[in-house]
Amino acid sequence: MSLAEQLSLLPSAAPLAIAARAALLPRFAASVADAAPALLAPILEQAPLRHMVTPGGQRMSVAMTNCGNAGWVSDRRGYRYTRIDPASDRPWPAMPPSLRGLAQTAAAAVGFDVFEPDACLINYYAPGTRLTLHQDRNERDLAAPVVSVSLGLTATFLFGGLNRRDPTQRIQLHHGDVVVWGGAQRLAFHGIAPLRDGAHPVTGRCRINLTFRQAL
Ligand SMILES: O=C(O)CCC(=O)C(=O)O
Repeated sequence: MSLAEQLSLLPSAAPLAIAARAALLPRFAASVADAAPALLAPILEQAPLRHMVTPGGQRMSVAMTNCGNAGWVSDRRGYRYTRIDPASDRPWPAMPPSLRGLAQTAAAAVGFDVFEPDACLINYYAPGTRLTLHQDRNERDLAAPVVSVSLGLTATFLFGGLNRRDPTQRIQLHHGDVVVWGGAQRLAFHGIAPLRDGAHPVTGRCRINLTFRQAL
C-alpha cells in the first residue's frame, strides 16, 4: 500500500487553529480525495479549465473553472460571479452533492453551522504556479465562511491578516486537507506559494484546489 493510501485511511485529526475563526482540518477530505479526479472529470469536460485574465489584463497562471449555481470569473470587466459560463454560454456544471456535503461538514467542524455553498471554484496548479495574496470579497454574504479542499501535490498556503502587508503564516496543505476561514478572518489575505514540482499518485504532476463559497 502506498504512503498516500495509508495516510488516507488514518482518521482525520482534530482542527488546528490558524486564527480565531480559521482552522486547518488535516485529512478531513480523505474519504473523497482519492475519488475526486473521477468526480471532477465530467465537470472539466463540460466547463474546461481556462486561464482567466485579471481586470488589469494579466493572464492568471492558475487554470480555473467552476461548478455550482454560480461561478467566479475574472476578465477586463472585473471579478464577479456568473450563473452562466462565459466560455460556453451554458450554466456551470452542477456541484456534486458529496462535495457540497463535505464542505458543509467541514464548515460545521469550525463552528459555521449554516453554510449553503452555491459556488465551487476549481483551481489547477501546475508546478511553479502561484496565487498571489488576495482577499475573497466578491460574495454577497460575507458572514458565510470559505472552505478550501486540497488535492494532489503539497502546497504552501499563505495566510495573513486584514492588511496586505500583515505577516503571513506558511501552512503546508496535503492531499485531503481542508482549510476553513470566516468571521473575523473572512477577509484575511491569503495565497499559495509557487508549487514545488513532484508527482502525486492521485493527481499526477499537479495540485487541485476546490474552494466552496456562498456567493449569490
Ligand atoms: O488553492 C488554494 O488553496 C487557495 C485558493 C484561493 O485562495 C482562492 O481560490 O481564493
